Amino acid sequence: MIRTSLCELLDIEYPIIQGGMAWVSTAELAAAVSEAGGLGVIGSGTATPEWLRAQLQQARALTKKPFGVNVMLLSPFVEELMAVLREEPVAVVTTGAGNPGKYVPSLREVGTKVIPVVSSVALAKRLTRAKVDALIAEGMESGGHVGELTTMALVPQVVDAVDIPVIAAGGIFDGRGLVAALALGAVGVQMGTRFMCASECTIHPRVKELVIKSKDRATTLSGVSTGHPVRALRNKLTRKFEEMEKSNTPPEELDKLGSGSLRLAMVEGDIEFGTVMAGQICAMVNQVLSARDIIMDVVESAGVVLDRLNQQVVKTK
Ligand code: TUI
Repeated sequence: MIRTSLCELLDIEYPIIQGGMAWVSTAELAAAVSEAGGLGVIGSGTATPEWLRAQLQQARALTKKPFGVNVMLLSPFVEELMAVLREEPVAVVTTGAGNPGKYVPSLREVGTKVIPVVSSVALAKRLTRAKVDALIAEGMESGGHVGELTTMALVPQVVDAVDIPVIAAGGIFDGRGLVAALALGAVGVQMGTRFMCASECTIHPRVKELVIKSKDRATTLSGVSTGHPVRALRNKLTRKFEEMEKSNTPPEELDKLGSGSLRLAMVEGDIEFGTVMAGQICAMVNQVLSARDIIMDVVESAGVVLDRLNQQVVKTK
């Protein structure tokens, strides 16, 4: 089992943050992850402020441990969601798909730690000036809205560019990924795809089945031409996107096709015409486990990996 400075920073037992995935990371999943010693995160996505209030209440009923909320900065409700989070503060706010700089002072004022997700060094540097508490450097192996760099290339560059803790995300599944992230200079990991198949995750069972069946090349990037590339499991919808992008369909029409499709997959279980966002590590997910079993597998296998490296790698002068 392993601990890092992230555990002290967030008052958690293990250096694992659960990705705040829209329509996936509900209060049940977040509370289960926090109860198991990681940091659970509710994904607010494009949901309403009323939905967030109800989720906060539910999470507080399920756990007394710290948990977080992810705010997706392209949401039409960002201002209202931030107002809810100032009224009913949570331990951590993570952000995605934009620059949260202007919200940092008021969140910190209510005692919330702000940990933005970044996919570039430039934004990482800008955010240190905004006095954020840590950064999540997310590689393009991740599911959903992604940047251009891989985790392997991005994490050490962000680590060298900033003087605050960096958490690695993208392509992390078990102790090997966790130890690799620490080797790159991160203090912990954020994992999303593996938690989609947690027993406490409320997504449609057909989506869990699809993730479990998926192989190494199951995901694809759509919407590169819209400026908002999204990684999801290949299906009829991603093939339609591919055709439309090849025939130079205007970005607005592609955005229209994508709108509402994440909920359609995750909640309604439409795995052909919905967007089944998932990361490249999906192929390694081959069973449904409780959040506790997932976290214990990661931290126990990390201990084994560290021992193995100490045995296997010979330091010479
Ligand atoms: O945010 C994510 N992943 C997401 S958000 C999402 S919902 C969505 N649906 C349709 C279109 C777009 C989003 C699904 N998955 N991950 C964190 C993340 N943030 N990855 C990359 C970024 C990012 C990208 C550009 C953060 C900042 C940024 O720059 C903005 C700026 O102003 O420089």
